[in-house]
Amino acid sequence: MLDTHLPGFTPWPAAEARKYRELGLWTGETFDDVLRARTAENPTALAVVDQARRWTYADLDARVDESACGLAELGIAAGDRVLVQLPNIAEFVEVIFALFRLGALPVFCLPAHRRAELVPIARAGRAVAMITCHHHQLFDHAALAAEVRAEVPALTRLIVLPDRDGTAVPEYAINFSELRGAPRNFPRADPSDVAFLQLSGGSTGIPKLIPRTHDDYLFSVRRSAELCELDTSTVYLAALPVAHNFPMSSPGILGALWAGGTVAMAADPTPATAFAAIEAFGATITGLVPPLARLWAERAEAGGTPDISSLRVLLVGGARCPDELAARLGPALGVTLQQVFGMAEGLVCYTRLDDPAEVIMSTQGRPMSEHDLVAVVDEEGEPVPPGTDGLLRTKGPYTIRGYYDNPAANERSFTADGWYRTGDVVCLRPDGNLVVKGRQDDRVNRGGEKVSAEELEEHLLAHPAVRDAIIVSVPDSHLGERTCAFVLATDPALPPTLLSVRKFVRERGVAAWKLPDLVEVVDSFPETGVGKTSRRALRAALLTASNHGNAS
Ligand code: AMP
Ligand code: DBH
Repeated sequence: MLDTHLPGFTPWPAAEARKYRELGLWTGETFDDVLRARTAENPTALAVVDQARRWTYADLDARVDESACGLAELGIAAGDRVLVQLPNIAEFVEVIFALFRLGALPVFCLPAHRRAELVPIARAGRAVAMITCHHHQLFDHAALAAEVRAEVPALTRLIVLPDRDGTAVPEYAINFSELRGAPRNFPRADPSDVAFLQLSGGSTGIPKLIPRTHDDYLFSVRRSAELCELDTSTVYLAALPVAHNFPMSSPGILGALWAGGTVAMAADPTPATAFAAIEAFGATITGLVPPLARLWAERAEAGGTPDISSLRVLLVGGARCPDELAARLGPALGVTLQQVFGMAEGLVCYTRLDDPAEVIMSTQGRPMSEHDLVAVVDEEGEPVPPGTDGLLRTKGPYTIRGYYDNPAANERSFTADGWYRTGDVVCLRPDGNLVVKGRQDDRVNRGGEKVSAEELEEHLLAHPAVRDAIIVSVPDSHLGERTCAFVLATDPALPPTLLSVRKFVRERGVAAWKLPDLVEVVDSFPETGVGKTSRRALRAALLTASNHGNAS
C-alpha cells in the first residue's frame, strides 16, 4: 500500500505496519466505517443518551451526515484540523463523527482549557476552525473561542453549539444547530492516516500533539472492548471529561460504540450527578481517576443513593490507585475493579476482570496486547534487574512513533529505534504486571490531571512579587499529589500570597487544575552541589528540606 500521510506525522516503519496488518491487528477500518456498520447492523439500538438526548444509531448516523455536510459547506475539508472543546453531551459524539466522516481531524481539547492552552494548541495543530459550546458551568466558551480566533489568524471559523435553554448564539459565531449543506458523499479516509490529534498531559513549550491513526486507535479500542467484555448490552457512562484519552478509548465511548452498545453522558463526575445518571441510563461500566473513585465509595458507603446496581465494572486510572482504595471499591460500589494504566501516546495496561484479587488490588495490570513491547531501563537505557524499579519504555501497534510536527519533543521522547520513553518509573513483576512507582520528570500528577512544573514556573516568574519559583509535587491524601510553589520574593517585606498567585495565574488564561495548591516563600533555594541548572536536584532538595515530603 502506498502511504501518503499527514505531513508532520511519523508513520510506523513499513515492515512493522505490514506485520500489524498481516496479524489482523490493523483491520483497515475507519471510524466512519464502524459507525456505518453498527448502524446497518442495528439501526434502532440506542447509541447515545444524555439528560436531554436519546439517539439511536440511525439517529446518530443521520445527524452525523447532516453535520458533516454543513461543516463541508463552511469549507472545512479532509485533512483540516479543528479544535473541539465540548463537555459531556451527546453532541460530542455527533461532532467528532461528523469530522471523521468528512475527513477533518478533531484536536481534542478539555473543557478546563483556557486561552494559555488553546492558543498554542491551535497554532501547533494549525487549526482552521474551532467547535465549542456556548456556556458550560457558567463559563462563556464562545467568548473564549473568540479570543483564540483573535490570536490565531488561520483559525477563521468559530462554530458554537447553542445552550439548551435557547440563549442566542453570539453573532460573531456560527450556530452549529443551523449548519446546512447539500447532501454529498465524502471520499473514504485512508485507515493508515491520522484520524485526530490527542493532547499529552503536562507538557511545556510547544504542545505535544499526538497523531492517532484509524488503524492503530481502532486496534486499541477493539482490544480494550474485548478485555472489558463489552457487548451490545453495554452502557458506558462517560463521567470524566470525554475528550480525554481514558474515557474516549479505555474502553470508553469508542469502545462502547465499537461493541454496538450505548454511550451515556454524565454532566459531571460527582456522585450526585453520576449516580443519578447510572440509575437513569442503566450504566454498566465507567472509568474514574482515584480521587473521584474515593468520593464515589464514600458516598455509596453512606447509603441512601440512587440505585447503582446496574454498574458492573469500574475502571480506575490516570494516577496511581492506592492499594487501600483499590480494596475498598469493589465492596462499596458492588463492582469489579479494573485498574488501567494508560497514556494518550499509546500503551494501555489493564488488570483483567478474572485476575486474582491481589493483582487487581495492587498492580496497574499488564499491556493489553501481546504485541506491546515493554522494557524497564535505567537512565542509560540499560535494562534493570527483574523486579527493580526503572524507567518504562514501550513500542507496539498502537504506540505512536512521534508527536505531530515536533522534532524537539521527538528527540527527547523517542529512541532512535522507535521506543517511546514514557517517563514513568515502574516495577515489572515476574507475573508480567506493572506497578507504577512515580515519574522521572517534574510533572505533578494531581489526581490524573497533569501539571508541568516548568510551565507553571514560567507563569509564576511573570508575577511581579516573584523573583524565582520552583514547583514541587507534594504528597496529598486526596489527590495523591499536590502542587507546591517554593518562591523567592522580589521584596521580602511583601511576599506573594497563595491567593494573589492563584488569581494571577488564572488571569493569564490557564486551566484551573494547574493553579498552585500551596505557596511557600523561602529566603533562598538550597545548594544542590550539581551546578546551577539542575532544577530537578533543587526540587528534590526543597522537598527534603521542607516537611512536605513526609506529609500524609
Ligand atoms: P497523559 O500524558 O495525560 O496521557 O498521561 C499519561 C500518564 O498518566 C502516564 O504516563 C502515567 O504517568 C499516568 N498514569 C496513567 N494511568 C496511571 C495509573 N493507573 N497509575 C499511575 N499513573 C498513571
Ligand atoms: O492518564 C491517561 O492518559 C490514561 C489513563 C488511563 C489514558 O490515556 C488511558 C487510560 O487510555
